Amino acid sequence: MAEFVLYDYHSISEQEQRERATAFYELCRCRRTVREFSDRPVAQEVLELILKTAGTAPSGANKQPWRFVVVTDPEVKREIRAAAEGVEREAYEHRMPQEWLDDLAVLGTDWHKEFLETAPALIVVFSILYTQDGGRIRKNYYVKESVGIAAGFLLAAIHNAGLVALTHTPSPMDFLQKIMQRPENEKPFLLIPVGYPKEGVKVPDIHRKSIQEIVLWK
Ligand code: IYR
Repeated sequence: MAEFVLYDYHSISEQEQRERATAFYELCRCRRTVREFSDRPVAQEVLELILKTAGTAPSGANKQPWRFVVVTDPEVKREIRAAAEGVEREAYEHRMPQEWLDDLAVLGTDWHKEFLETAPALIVVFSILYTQDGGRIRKNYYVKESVGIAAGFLLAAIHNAGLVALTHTPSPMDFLQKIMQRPENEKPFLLIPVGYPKEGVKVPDIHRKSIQEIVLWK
């Protein structure tokens, strides 16, 4: 068993709870996914802090089964765009059922993925399915849940830092494992372009469900 240390817990008043919960809600409520980026670069130090924040997420048995690969090299971004557009074109034109295409119509997405070259940084999030220590394979637990939570922390940290992101899910994504030269135990989970929005960018006029729709009190 690990050694246990005293948790550095700071109690706050209910008034302060309300204020902080409100401030965080107000911050999160203004986050939007953006699909058009400016090419303005992002400070590496800020990216590092955002990624450190993602790395504070809880994980199954504290295995921290995530890897973040940050791509800023224009050549590599071009390669990723070409591969992503290849699979996405196939998906949009042949694989996705009409119902799915109808659901996406409101977002205005298609197989063109210009943002993969324009955004100054692409964060490729990988799940680490298992590790190998000596000859022994040690599997990680609740990998999807853990990496999903870390990605949530990542998106919140990006927004908090005054940057924008897009949660991109090219399908299938195995080309990322090859281009990024990651080993067999690391599988791509999400591709997140990060940066500044293109000037005057517009986002779809869509709305979040109300608290009544998403919460049941028992
Ligand atoms: N993977 C495609 C399609 C796509 C699917 C969903 I669900 C979205 O919310 C948005 C897009 C793409 O990235 O364009």
